[in-house]
Amino acid sequence: MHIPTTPKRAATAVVALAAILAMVAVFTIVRSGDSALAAPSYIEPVTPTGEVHEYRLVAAPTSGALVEGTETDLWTYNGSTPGPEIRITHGDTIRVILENNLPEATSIHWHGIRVPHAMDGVPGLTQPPVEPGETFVYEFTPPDAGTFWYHSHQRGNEQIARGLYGAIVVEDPAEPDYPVDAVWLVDDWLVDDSGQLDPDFDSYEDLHHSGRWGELLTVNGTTGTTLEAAPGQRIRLRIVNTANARVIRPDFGSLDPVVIAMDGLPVGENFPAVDIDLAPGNRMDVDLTIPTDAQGDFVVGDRYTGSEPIEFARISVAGDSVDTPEFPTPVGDVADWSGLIDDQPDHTVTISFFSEFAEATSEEQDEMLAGEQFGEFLWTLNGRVWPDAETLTATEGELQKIRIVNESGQMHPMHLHGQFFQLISRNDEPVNERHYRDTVLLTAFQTVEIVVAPSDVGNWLMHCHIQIHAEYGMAMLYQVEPDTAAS
Ligand SMILES: [Cu+2]
Repeated sequence: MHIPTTPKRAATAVVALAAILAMVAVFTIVRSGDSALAAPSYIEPVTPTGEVHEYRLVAAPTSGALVEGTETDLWTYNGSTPGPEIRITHGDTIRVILENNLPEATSIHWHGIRVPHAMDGVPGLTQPPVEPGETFVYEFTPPDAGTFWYHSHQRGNEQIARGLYGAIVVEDPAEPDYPVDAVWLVDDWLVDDSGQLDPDFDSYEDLHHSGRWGELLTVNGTTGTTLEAAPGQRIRLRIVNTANARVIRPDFGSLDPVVIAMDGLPVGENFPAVDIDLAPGNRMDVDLTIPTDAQGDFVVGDRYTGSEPIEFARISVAGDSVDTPEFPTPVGDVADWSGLIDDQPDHTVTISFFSEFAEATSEEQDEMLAGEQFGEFLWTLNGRVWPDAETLTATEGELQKIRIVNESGQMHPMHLHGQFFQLISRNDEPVNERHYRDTVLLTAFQTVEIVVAPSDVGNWLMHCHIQIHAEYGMAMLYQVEPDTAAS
């Protein structure tokens, strides 16, 4: 269900001034002690158009059909999961009035969008929680075009698992106009035989393993999602992993999509969409041309957990062939920070856990096992538990390398708010990724190195995107200070 947007025109003088400021500003990135490096192109400020798209999102309990014929108790924005798709042109402003009709506090985070700090939607850090019956107004002009998503950032292990999320598309007028431009929000649901969500959102099993994984896969909140296409059609498909914990590896069968964007931003060079792991939070935009001799259904599924894909949607090809529009496959300007692989990290983040069971004597463990009470279990970053967390510091414009070490046997998709980063190594081997990210998956006992160009001043959250891990401690702060020497 869509809420009508209400475009309003701001004073043109403000727009003109912003345009002038955009032209005179000089952006460089430095590596401490080194000469200036090329700044990532995304740091260039957006010129606001003055168009404001206003949405009212009402978070409330709802009954909805994930599977045809079954009503499931969900929590949704405006009565459906996903909530309304927010689609704007780059430079436009989004204003969202969040109304909380849930039985508990909530907030909205705009995943991947470099919003002003006060709009980031982290309760207790960037705003107070929005209590039942209250409203909160979010307003920002996304500085980057691309595929993003919004979701609750309060008790995500239940609120996101119950359906509180939706898509945001910021269209770039400079990019080619695809005849078909679709968003697939992929999710999984842990449901019982009656079609209801498993109510144990704080499951100890999920907590000390890799979170809540469900058997029921949906796209855009339903099974059986089908994208209708014609032979020869050229499609932009935006895939978002909105799951609480499940990693998906999209499999397109005999189709040959090409990746054009990762985590919102255009990739530096295109590559086939084969064996790409999308962790919770990750996005992938692909350019897909349907072969002119194709007919019938093409299954798209997840191949992360096995050799046979688990179907989550279909592309149904029928009818006469259409002309395939000719335009270059989009690419972006991506800085090359791979040379930092030999540098000392500016920060090291170690992922571990505290387990009362593991700390207990064998007699105590026997008692705990008998009573199925395993005591406290918490996820830690550098030995600390949110909100008593460590703060990593950075200065705007000074490139940083962060080493993240997973000392646990579980996977952790680490998400940084407020900035993009580049993954440069896994287990000290170069990865040669030619794109930016806002979320990177660490598998068991893996070490990664990322490079961040701190671009947005503020005290930002960095956390695991497995919702139950974040809820039980796995978050810390990344504080970007203004560069006072620059002015
Ligand atoms: Cu985790």
